[in-house]
Amino acid sequence: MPNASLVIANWKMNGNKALVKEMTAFLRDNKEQFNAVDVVVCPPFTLISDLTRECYYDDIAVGAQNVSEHESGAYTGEVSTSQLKEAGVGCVLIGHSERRQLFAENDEQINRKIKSALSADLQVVLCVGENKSQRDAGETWNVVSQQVKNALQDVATDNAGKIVVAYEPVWAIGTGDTATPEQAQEVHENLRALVVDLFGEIGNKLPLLYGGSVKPDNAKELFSQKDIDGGLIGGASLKTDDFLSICQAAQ
Ligand code: G2H
Repeated sequence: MPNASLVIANWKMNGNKALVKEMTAFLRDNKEQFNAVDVVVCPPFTLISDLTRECYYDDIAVGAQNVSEHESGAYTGEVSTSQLKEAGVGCVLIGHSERRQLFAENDEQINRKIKSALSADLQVVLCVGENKSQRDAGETWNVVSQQVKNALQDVATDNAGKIVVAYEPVWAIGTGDTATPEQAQEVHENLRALVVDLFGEIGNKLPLLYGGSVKPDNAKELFSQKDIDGGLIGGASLKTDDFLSICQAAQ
């Protein structure tokens, strides 16, 4: 039985106003099929206000894909935590592997972003994961655990209730190569122990999401793993039928 409780759509640099309307109407019409699941959609910044408007009467929450570590000032192209909050955003992805790889984000910067987001009372979805050569070298847990420890360094236990960790093996992102449920569960079991170690008992309640080529045909098995509490969905979150099936699979 799936025990998942949270499904987050990461649209990346995809989507438009038409997709916002189509997706929200579709989810609204089928809401009874995933009543027990919290659903968050993270569109590009430019679609946040459209999504907030469309989700006003819905149970769908609005997230962002990135945030600045700075509160305001001369940071061309950046968006701050308070600007996100004002736009109706409740949670933010931080440390996605595409941010790490393509925009050179490092653990120290990710740690500063997390602290900034938490102090603005945003929910943080910390993304971690190893690449192919690290997995092949047997370094998966070393890499993932270090990413988590560095990202959450000096984060107070009081803030643990606002943290979600998403394990996204880089080799499985957008490639169609999903981690097997066993591979994912192995990392998630270790993640569970790590967040309990970091934050105590509340670590047992931290949602741990799996991400990386989650699709309708593999979602249920992934979400049935003991320590997988939901998913972070990229490509399949852009298609209404597929995303609904994944939300249903979490139920
Ligand atoms: C991983 C995931 C969403 P996809 O990046 O964050 O994307 O499901 O396309 O692999």
